[in-house]
Amino acid sequence: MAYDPNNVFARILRGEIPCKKVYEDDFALAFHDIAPQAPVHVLVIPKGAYVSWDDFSKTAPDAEIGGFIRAVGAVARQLGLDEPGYRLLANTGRDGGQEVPHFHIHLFGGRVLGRMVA
Ligand code: IU
Repeated sequence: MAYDPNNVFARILRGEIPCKKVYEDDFALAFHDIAPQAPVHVLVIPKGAYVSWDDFSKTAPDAEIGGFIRAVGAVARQLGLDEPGYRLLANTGRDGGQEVPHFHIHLFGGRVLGRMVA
């Protein structure tokens, strides 16, 4: 699938749509999900134009992958979640239930999360 430069997260990155930002660096932007599924529900997105986890893991330069992964950890620590713990999720493609076609990682925390079910 070709990257749609007008998807909602691309528009957030360009500042065309506001977000509740929690973190930003050269590689990533993190903001609160508009429909939180947990007391903490933050989305972490790369600054680069990647449709999905599959696209990102296949085509992003190593420096962007490393920078992004470090940013995800930094967001969790900034939110104080590293000790109680948290959950990361990347819905990927149709069967993965991905709705927004810009790669993003969901970060859930703030309570004991339920057992994972597929
Ligand atoms: P998904 O992994 O693509 O299914 O998740 C998309 C998420 O983006 C979902 O949790 C939405 O609530 C969230 N979201 C958002 O935070 N802001 C928006 O403007 C839109 C979706 I559209």
